[in-house]
Amino acid sequence: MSFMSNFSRWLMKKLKSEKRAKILILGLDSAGKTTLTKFVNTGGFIEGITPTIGQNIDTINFEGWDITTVDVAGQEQFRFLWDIHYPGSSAVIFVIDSADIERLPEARDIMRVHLINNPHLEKVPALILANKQDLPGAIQAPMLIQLLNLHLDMKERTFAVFDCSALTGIGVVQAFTWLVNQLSMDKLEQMA
Ligand SMILES: Nc1nc2c(ncn2[C@@H]2O[C@H](COP(=O)(O)OP(=O)(O)O)[C@@H](O)[C@H]2O)c(=O)[nH]1
Ligand SMILES: [Mg+2]
Repeated sequence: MSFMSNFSRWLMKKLKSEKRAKILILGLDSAGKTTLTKFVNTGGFIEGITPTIGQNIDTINFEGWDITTVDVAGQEQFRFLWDIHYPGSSAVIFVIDSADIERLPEARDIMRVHLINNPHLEKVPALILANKQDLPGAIQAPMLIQLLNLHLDMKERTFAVFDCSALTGIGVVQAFTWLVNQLSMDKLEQMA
C-alpha cells in the first residue's frame, strides 16, 4: 500500500467523520424557517406547522452531512435566544419571506444586527434564502441583494442568495448544495 493511498484513505475517513455542522437558521417569524427544515428532512411540504415557540433543534441529513439546525423563533421576545447559539456555528441561513415587502425593512434590520454586524458569525458562510417564490410578487435574488444592500454590506464575506420555495421545493437543493460545498471547503482549509 503506497503512502498516497494510505493518505487518501485517511483523508476520506477524516472528512467523513467531520461531516457534521451546526447551522443556524435565522429570520423573521413566518419567513418559512421551520417549513424549510422539514422540507429538507422529508423531501416534501408539511402542512399545519405551528409557530415555533422558543426554538426547534433539528437534524438534517444532506449529502452525508449531519447538519444540526437551530431554528430560532423569530418573535421579538425570543431573540435573546439567538445569542446562545452563535459560537460553534459553521454556517448561517437567513430566510426571508420575499413576498412580504412590508416587512423587508424589519428583515434588513434584524439581518444587520444578527448577521452582518455579528462578530461571532463574520467568518462563516451565509446562505440567504429568498423564500416563497411561489407567491405572486415575490422579489427575486438580484433585486433583494440591492434592497438589502448585500452587495456592499456582505462584500467581505462568503455569501449567496438563492430564490426558493419551501412549499414547492424549487431552489432548495441548489441552495443546500452551495452550503455543503462551502462547509467542505472550510473543513479542508482547517485540516491543511
Ligand atoms: N406560499 C408559501 N408559503 C410558505 C413557504 N414557506 C413557508 N410558508 C408558509 O408560511 C407560514 C410560516 O412558515 P413557518 O415555517 O412556520 O415560518 P417560521 O416562523 O419562519 O418557522 C406557514 O403557513 C407556511 O406554510 C413558501 O415557500 N411558500
Ligand atoms: Mg418556525
